[in-house]
Amino acid sequence: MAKPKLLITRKLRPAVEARAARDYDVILNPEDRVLSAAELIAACRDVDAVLPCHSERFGAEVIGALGPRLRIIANHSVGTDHVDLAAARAAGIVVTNTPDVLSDATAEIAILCMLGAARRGAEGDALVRSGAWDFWSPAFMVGRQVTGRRFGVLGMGRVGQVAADRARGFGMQIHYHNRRRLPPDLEKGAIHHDSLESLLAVSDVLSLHCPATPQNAGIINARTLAMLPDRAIVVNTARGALIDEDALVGALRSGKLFAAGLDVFQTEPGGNPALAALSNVFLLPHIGSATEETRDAMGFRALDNLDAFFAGLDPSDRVA
Ligand code: 8YV
Repeated sequence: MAKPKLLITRKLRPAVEARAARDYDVILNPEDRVLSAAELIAACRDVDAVLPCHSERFGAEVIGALGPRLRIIANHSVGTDHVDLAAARAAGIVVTNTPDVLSDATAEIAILCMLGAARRGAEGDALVRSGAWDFWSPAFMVGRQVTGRRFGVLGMGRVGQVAADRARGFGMQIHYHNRRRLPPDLEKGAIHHDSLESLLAVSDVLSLHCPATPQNAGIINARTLAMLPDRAIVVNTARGALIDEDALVGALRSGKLFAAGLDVFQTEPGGNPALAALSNVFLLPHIGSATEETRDAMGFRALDNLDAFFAGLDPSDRVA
């Protein structure tokens, strides 16, 4: 029997590509760059399955133009905001994601962003690297200690829970806001807030871990930033769309915020020049899940979903 034809949109880890090539008739995007809507439509027309990253956008117009052959979008990401799930359902296309396997790696990056922001990591690195470090004093490059402070988690899902566990290691008190309160074994003493406003009021560090649904777009904005304690720190390893970046720049400039640690931006790749011009930010290029172990696990998980689908089973990570 012919192998299903699979489009892999971006360069994956060698072991993942090898397994894919063993089990599928694989088409690779040789340039390893984001495919435009037109390129995606053309490339998907003659395949049974596509394994994309969050960088490929399957909006309703793309899904509507895909044609009858494509049956499954097996994402190499936990986030699915780049896929119009309702349009996929309407077109009879199955959609899967890769939960769990990236929680540790992404939580590590959240902690790196928190510490980089609190302890002025980017500023310090730039100073030493540039050769301009010609002065030291006890009053020099003084940051804020996070130990013992309050760590506010917006979206206590899988990544949020691991980030909270890591923050507990710094003696931080965990607060969270979620649609549903967690059971005690998962809550582990964290304090649940039934409103965003209540969480913001106590978050010395606010770490974002919620999905970028249309309702969550710009949830951190001038109004909500003003509710944080003075000199708070904002961490975002989820999606750039959650933050109104102009408002964030304003709060960082005014001193309302002490700093921000960001791995995701509204415009990617690229980021935001107004944020990059500030000294009180610690910035990374969307590398939350970028470890060897995690990228292997994500690739294998996406292939597991494809294998289940083509074996006539319901893939375990089906989201549409
Ligand atoms: C990746 C991510 O950057 O899983 C997600 O939602 O944003 C990241 O893990 C990515 O999609 C890797 O393919």
